[in-house]
Amino acid sequence: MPAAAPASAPVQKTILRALAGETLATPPIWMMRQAGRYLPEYRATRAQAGDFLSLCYNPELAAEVTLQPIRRYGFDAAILFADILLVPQALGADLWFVTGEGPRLSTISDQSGFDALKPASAIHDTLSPIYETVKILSRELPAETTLIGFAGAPWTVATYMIAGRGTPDQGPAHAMREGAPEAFDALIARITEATIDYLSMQIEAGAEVVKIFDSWAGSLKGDAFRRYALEPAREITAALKARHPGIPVIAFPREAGEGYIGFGRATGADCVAIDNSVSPEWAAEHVQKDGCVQGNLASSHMVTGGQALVDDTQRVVRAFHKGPHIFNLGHGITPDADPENVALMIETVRNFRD
Ligand code: 1CP
Repeated sequence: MPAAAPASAPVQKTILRALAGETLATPPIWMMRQAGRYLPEYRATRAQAGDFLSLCYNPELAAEVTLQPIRRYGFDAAILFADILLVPQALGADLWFVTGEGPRLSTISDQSGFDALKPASAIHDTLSPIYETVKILSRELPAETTLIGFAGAPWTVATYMIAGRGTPDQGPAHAMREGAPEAFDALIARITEATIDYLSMQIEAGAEVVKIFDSWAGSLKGDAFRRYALEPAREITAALKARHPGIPVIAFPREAGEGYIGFGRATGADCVAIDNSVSPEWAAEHVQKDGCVQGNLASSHMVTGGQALVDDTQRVVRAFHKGPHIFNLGHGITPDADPENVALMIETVRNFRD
C-alpha cells in the first residue's frame, strides 16, 4: 500500500506550483517593479541610502525595500531589489543615474570597446553585496512567499552598454550588430557568460526562481530574434538547469508578438511572461497551451484605477484560468501609480469567481 502523505507535509508555494504546470483556482500574484517610487516607504528608504545605486549595493536596505510591498500587499513573490545594469558595471562599464532622466553608461561601439571589458569571472567583486541581499531575504521572507532573482537578457543589457542609455529604437545596438558583428557577438557571449554566473550565485544564495528580462526583444526580428533573444535565453536556461537541477526560469521577451509562440519550449523556460501589447485571450490560445504564462494587465491601470481596472483584471484572470498562470502586469508599475489601485487589483484577482 502506498504510504499516505504525512499530514504535516508543507504545502508548496503557489508560484512554484504554477511554474510546475499546475492550474490553480486563484492565480498567484506579484508585480514588476513592485518595490519602487510609487510607494512612500520606498522613497524614504532610497533617501536614507542616498541614491539608487547605493541602495542596490546596500544589502540591508535593498532587502528592506524588497520586503516593503510584501508587508503592504502580501504578494505571493518578492523580487530581489537590484538592477539589470549592475552586470555591465561589474564588467567594467561606468554607470551612473541622472535624476529625473535615468541610467547613463560608458558606451561601446567596436572591438576596442569590447576589449576593455573585464572577464566574466571578475563580476563577483562588484556583485557580492547582491548575493548578501538574497541571503537576507531568504531568511526574512514569510514562508509562503517565493523569492525571485533576476538579470537582464544579453540583448537588452547590450543595448544599454552600446548606447550608454535607454533608446527608443535600440538604434546604436542594431548599428553595431550590423557594422561590427564580431565584436557584437563577443559582447553577447560575454554578457551571457556573466549572466549565467550571476544568476547561479543568486540561486546559491537562496533565489527560488530566476527571471530573465529581455525588455527590448521586440526590436529583434526574424533571424536576429532567434540569434539574440531566443538563443541566449536557451543557453542561460540550460546552463542554470545543469548547475541547479529543477530551478524554474521565467523568460520575458517583451513585445515579442508572434515570437512568444513556442518560446518556452525552444528555450526550456518554465514560464513565458507576456506584455500587454497582445491580448490575454491570444496568449492563452498560443502560448499558455505550452505551459505557465505570466501577465499581462496594462500597468496604466495602476494610475487610472476604477471600474476599468476591475474589468480588465477580471478579463486577464478569466482568459488564463484554464491553465497555469501567474498574475502580473505587462510591464513595470510606474512612479505615478496610486498604491490604492494595486490593492484593488489584488483584491479583484483573489475574489475572482468564474
Ligand atoms: O528609484 C529610482 O528612481 C530608480 C528606478 C529604478 C528601480 C526601482 C530603476 C532604474 N531600477 C529599479 C529596480 C529594478 N529594475 C528592478 C527591481 C525589482 C522590482 O521589479 O521591483 C528590476 C527587476 C529592474 C529591471 C530593469 N532595469 C529593467 C528590465 C525590466 C523593465 O522595466 O523593462 C530595465 C530595462 C532596467 C533599466 C533601468 N533601471 C532603472 C531605469 C529607470 C531603467 C530603464 C531605463 C531606460 O530604458 O531608459
